Amino acid sequence: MPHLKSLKRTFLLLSYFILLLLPALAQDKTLKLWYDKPATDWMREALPIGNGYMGVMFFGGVGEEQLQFTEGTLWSGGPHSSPKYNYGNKPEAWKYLPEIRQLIKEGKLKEANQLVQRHLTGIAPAKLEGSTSWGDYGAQQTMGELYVKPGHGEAAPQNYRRELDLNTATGSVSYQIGKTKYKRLYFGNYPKGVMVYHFTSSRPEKYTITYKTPHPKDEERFENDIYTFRGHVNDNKQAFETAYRIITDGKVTYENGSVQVSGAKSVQLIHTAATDYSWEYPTYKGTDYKSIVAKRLESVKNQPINALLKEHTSDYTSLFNRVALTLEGSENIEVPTNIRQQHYFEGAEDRGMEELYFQYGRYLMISASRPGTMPMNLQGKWNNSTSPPWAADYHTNINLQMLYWPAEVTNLAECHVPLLDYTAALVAPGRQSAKDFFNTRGWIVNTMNNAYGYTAPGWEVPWGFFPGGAGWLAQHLWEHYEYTQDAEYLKKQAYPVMKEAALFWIDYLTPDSSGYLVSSPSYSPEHGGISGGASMDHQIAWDVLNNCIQAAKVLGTDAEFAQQAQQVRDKILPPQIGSWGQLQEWKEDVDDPENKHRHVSHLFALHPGRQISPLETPELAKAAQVSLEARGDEGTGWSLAWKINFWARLKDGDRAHKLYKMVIKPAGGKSTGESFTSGSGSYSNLLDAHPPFQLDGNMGATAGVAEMLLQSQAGSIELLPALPQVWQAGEVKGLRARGGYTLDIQWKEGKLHRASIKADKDGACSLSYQGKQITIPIVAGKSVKISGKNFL
Ligand code: FUC
Repeated sequence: MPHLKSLKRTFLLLSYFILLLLPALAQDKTLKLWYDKPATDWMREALPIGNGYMGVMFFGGVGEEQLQFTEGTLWSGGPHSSPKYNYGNKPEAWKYLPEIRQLIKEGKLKEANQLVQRHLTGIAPAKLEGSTSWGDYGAQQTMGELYVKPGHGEAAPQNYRRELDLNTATGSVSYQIGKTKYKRLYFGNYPKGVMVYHFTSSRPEKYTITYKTPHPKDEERFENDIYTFRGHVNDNKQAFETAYRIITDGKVTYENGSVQVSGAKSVQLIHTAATDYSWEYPTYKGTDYKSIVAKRLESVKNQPINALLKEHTSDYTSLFNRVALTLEGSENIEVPTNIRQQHYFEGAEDRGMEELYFQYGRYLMISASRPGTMPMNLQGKWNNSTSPPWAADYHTNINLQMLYWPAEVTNLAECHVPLLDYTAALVAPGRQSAKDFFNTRGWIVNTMNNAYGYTAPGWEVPWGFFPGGAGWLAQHLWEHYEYTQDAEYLKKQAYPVMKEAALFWIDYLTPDSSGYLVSSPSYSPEHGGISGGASMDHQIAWDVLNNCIQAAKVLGTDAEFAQQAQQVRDKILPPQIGSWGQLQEWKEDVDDPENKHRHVSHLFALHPGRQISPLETPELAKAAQVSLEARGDEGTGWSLAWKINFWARLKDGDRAHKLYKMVIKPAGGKSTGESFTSGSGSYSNLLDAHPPFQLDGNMGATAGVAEMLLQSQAGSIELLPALPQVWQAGEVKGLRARGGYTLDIQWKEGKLHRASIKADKDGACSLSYQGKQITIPIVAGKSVKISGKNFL
């Protein structure tokens, strides 16, 4: 049967070509940031890459490449910087609590403020000789820069292109000088814990490679193709090592810290770093960093670069490719991203820009947060300073939580793990703070915390006072369970942490004259002063108690505690509607309708909480809307991003989209020192501007887009809850919903066209669209398709 045979061969050949083509087809051309010039400014222009542990910014300079990097655990301050460091705690500070509460009851808020300042604030950072302004509180530290100078020097290049490809998580630089073509390829390989920088040229070239760091040197050497630098942070002697293996077809020499390569068409640097930090309270030290570095560099010894690249791409795409967003209508993408961003700002209806910004958040999360790494700080993993803004620390009155909002819904549950583990590690120091300041059970963390268990209230009133940080973080552990349905995780890891966060509130809440339980003293993040009854505290307490009640039910344990939690929850002062129809920020009806403050803390119950929703509590949702309108749309980076999420929960897609545009627009003004709201937007590298750069805005915006397309906080999975007019047609694939579901949703002419849903376990699934609800039976692993007509 020769005919059949040849048919078979043709078929095989065809399939082979299709297979070859597939990766290229799967790549979305719009998912690239690119520029026709090198970066000159770290914050605004350099491009971020990472391997979870390390964050690297590359500039793409022609005469000199600058690879600025840090490793997430490199911190100044902490217990080894000063014998006085006490995690901020003040033993027996709680003795002043009754007096403070009495003053608040009597309306003597000024006096109460003074006493809180004196006794219920944490210990301020001790200034240290030769240290940064953050003293023994410390700050995340840059590790330094690798400079790579090609022999051609500062020549004028042709065809220059600097690019970050989100499809593959690779950075590249290409240009031509005369007839010689130059290419650089950069990527982070998480499985191996290394960064890879590959320099190639069509003719042999020479290179000089040097390392610069602000930290003192203990040892520097070059042996067996490996450059090693050991140093330490000045104030706390935190030891670190950074090293790279060089692989080249050229000749390598070494002198005085400088590696010289000549006659090379290819130079690979396989780079890593580690420190002796460990997040174990109270020592925070003890990691065998030298062997980590040695093992990593040994593991790449005989690896061709293509193997490292392949391993990286498959690791990265296994996460990144889970979600695809297609919005119909994309501008000309053949212009550099900074120009494209400008066009967008000037009114170009560039849906591709919106897809790009959404996926950039996911790219940044995969690059900066993987199991075993530090959680993302205010700048993710990208920091070029020894004294970065707000110490590049962990702020828990919105910022740290927002950084992780997209994790579950955009199908990156694994990337959530560093935050969940870090939260569990805060329990031990947080218990001590709860005991010292409030004499309660449970644990707390306040406005900001460092890598060394500073869980006390911050050292000044009012900004530093916010014990609600712990209950808010506990929400993340519960949500991880809700999305993954991993009962083992809930039992062993999440529930104990959640329960202790709830215990704090059970002990701390106190009855006021109306008989309701209130939080006193309390403070609505960074707004107003100390008083009794900040709404956000009540909403957080409600949330953590409510989640514990549900968790105990799922686990079939702790019935007695659950009953007590329920009693307390139901006695908390409920959200109040004030004289101008607003949701009250405090127990007293004192909100100013002219106030434009960036924090909108009293809307926690709307998002990320679930106590308020348009369907179940329409009056409260209306009041939240009144408050939101009064605050206006302007705000810092993260404030704009939060408002996207609020409007999405209020089902106003157009308003959410307006705020999304404001996040993407080119950031104006100077980098620091100007008013918070005037410079918000995004820099040309699309990193969000608080200003200055703060990663929470990127992440909050990515979460906001997901929230516009799918919501699941209210029991039913709601499809396209806040679709803006301008998103007439499109498709999103792979979003996750609570209950363990994965969804693809397609819409046309602004209406649901069809959707498909896959469940992790058997059961019945409730879906809703535009107020209509259906329930469908579903079998684990099998997709069920539904059409928009199902909701007619
Ligand atoms: C909170 C905010 C500030 C800033 C800081 C890092 O305190 O109020 O705007 O984002 O965190």
